[in-house]
Amino acid sequence: MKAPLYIFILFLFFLNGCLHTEPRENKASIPSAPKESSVVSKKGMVQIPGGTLSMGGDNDQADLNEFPKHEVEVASFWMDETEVTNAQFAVFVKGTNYLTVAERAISWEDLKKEVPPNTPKPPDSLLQPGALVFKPTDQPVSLNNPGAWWHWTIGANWRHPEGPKSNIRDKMDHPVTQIAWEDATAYAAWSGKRLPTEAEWEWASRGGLENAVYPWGDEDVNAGAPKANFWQGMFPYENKKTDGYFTTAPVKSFPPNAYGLYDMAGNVWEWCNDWFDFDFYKNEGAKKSNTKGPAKGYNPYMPHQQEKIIRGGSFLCNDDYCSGYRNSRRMGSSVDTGLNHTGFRCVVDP
Ligand SMILES: [Ca+2]
Ligand SMILES: [Ca+2]
Repeated sequence: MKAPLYIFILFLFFLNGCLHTEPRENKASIPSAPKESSVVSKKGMVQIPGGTLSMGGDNDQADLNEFPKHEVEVASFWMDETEVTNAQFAVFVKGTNYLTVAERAISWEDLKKEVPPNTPKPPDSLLQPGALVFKPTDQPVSLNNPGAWWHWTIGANWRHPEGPKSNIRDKMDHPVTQIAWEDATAYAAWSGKRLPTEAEWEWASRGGLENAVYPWGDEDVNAGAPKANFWQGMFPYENKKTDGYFTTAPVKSFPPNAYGLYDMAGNVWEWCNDWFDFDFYKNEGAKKSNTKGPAKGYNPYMPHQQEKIIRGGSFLCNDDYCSGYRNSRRMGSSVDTGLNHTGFRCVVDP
């Protein structure tokens, strides 16, 4: 009895990237920067100096796709000192009536064009607006099987990050989550900013420290006072919560890096502008000054979907799983996917 549902949940996990339609009226109305302000407010932002980034893995936890380490010139820019919060995102939505991807209708007619031929139509009861929500397992499980802890949840969206019964009333200073890449870019455009490139993100995360593993340096993530919001204990079933937070934490709950940026490690993954190509660092394009990444993405483990880069890890990361809090850790996420461990921050040119 369990097998079909389980397979379907996995199906949804892997195909969530094409689950949501893009209503033309919503797309057409993606808001631009408020006209009254020709100068973008740099309140809550810090200036990041330009320089030469030594980009890529620094220790033996680094994945193959973090190599080869290579140099990239990065021009100066300004960056939000925190992840975009629920309070900030609420101002955007109130001013624009923007509807996030997770709140939009799902069309099987569109979806079936992007799945293998003869994929059966899921029941209508499941083809409803929603997003993926993390739930801890009740026992140790194989870490190769994200379907065991990610659950397609109808009614999950940025206002209800853990499902329809959850809310953000006491989380207005937490990072906004359940944000698809296009939601993040719409917010950035409205605020007159943009998403960082992957190189800018890593350069900023390093905070001027060359070849350090973490934004704070090389001290082990598990040593001393909590350095970031991540997962302590056996993922995904036992969270000892010694940092005080099971899911998101209010922004600025942990010390900033040397550039004054908070939560570059952990709390929520952050969207970047670049496509995720697993082998991009092997290309000459990776070494271009101010590289904007590859022209399209390729993830050999998810060949059917186009993914954008996410950086910095989340409250779900630990050393046994993704060690996403390392400066060089790179992951791809489907552009239309909402997850309750993914948000973003913006940058702006000087
Ligand atoms: Ca935590
Ligand atoms: Ca973060």
